[in-house]
Amino acid sequence: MTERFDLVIRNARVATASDVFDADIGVKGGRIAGLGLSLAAGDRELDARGRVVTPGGVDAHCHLDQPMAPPVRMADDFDSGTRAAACGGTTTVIPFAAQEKGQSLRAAVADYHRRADGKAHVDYAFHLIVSDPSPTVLEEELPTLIAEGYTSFKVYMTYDDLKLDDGQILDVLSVARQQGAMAMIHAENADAIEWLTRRLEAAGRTAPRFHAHARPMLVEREATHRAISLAELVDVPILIVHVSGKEAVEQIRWARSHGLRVYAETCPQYLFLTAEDLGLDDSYKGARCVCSPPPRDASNQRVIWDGLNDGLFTIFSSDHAPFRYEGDDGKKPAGQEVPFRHIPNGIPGIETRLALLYSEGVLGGRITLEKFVELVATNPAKAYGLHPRKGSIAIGADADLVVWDEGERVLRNQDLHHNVDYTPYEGRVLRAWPGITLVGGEVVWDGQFHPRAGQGRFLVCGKPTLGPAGART
Ligand code: DUC
Ligand code: ZN
Ligand code: ZN
Repeated sequence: MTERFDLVIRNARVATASDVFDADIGVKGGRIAGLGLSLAAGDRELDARGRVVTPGGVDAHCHLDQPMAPPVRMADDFDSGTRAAACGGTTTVIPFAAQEKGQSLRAAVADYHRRADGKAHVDYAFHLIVSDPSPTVLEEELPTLIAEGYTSFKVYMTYDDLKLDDGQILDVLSVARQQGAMAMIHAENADAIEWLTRRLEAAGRTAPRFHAHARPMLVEREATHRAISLAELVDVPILIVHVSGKEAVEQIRWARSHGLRVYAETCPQYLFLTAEDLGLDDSYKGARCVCSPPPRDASNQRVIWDGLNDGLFTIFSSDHAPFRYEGDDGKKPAGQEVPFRHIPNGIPGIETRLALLYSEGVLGGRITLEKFVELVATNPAKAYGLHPRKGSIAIGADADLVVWDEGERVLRNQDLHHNVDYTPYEGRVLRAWPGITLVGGEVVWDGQFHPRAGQGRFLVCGKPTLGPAGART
């Protein structure tokens, strides 16, 4: 006899990365156990009434409770960050266990587990950040951690406390190749940024808007090309994170046309913000939108949209890096309006990522629903070894699902669930929002947040299962 489902979601318009079809979804023990028409009854029933149901989002690039130099502090920890994620339809997050220079990588991971334990409302895995590739890290810690399920790491080409030089990048890419890990690269030329910053400061140009002048497209283009070349030398796939515009996209298309496995990620700020959001005058308010790389302009936004549609981009993440605007631990360190060099880089976006792309991408006619699912859930799960458990609607997958509500709604920070005192997208009219979010078959958001702190599970990642990087060039 067929076992009774715990839950049946009736009349769903199921959207996956490959198909959109009508079905009921049966859930048993937190997993999808049935998919078909007229499924048998469940202990609980939820009528989707023909609404679109997608896999829960996988936010593969977000920063939660990452240690900062005092007085700066991230506004979201694993409690508030995963609360916001759930209310925005994201059911898996992959933030970063960041190694400080001189620190053991394993100590960074242990510290990060302590920060997450008992707090997460959704499931989570960790990327590593390698900032100090000592012989012990390269020969022992990194290979062992990869084998234990931390199968991806980020390297920085900028930021004094994190950046690696080219030789160090070659060293860590060699480990990625040996161990089959995914290397994520933040591509901006540190020396060029420093040189430009000093010149701007000497000219008294220290307002937030000059952050974008110090990090022009050229510094991203050069570093992107260099990262590609280093990966080619080692013969290893890489993923360039937070790609902001045309010249970096051109480098990635060039790499692909030469048969190199270069994957790319972009983020909402490169579709919905421009450098003008950092300020048209010297007002400090633009500090709210200071992030790196900085938002560009309308023509670069169009290039990013094209890349989302044509396969250039593999992943759409938030790069949620939450700092409060008021107070002394965020955008105004010690309560001061500081030169742009000292403004913490990052903007919030973990809760708004899916609704922005669904509204303007799917309902705006720029990408298909299948492409949306691929970019926000399926590919991130594949890139970091979590597929098919995450990022899919299939028998055996975790019942992490979003039932979408279509209809206009004005985005207001007061309605969001992060711990940040602003959203860069205040006042924007959205055309859709997650109506219901389920994690493991349990409703965590249905217009009300249903906390499940500590029930979010740590996920051991497998090796990447992405296919060849492929854009129609
Ligand atoms: N840039 C990063 O590289 N990380 C966090 C936020 C940001 O703006
Ligand atoms: Zn980065
Ligand atoms: Zn980041």
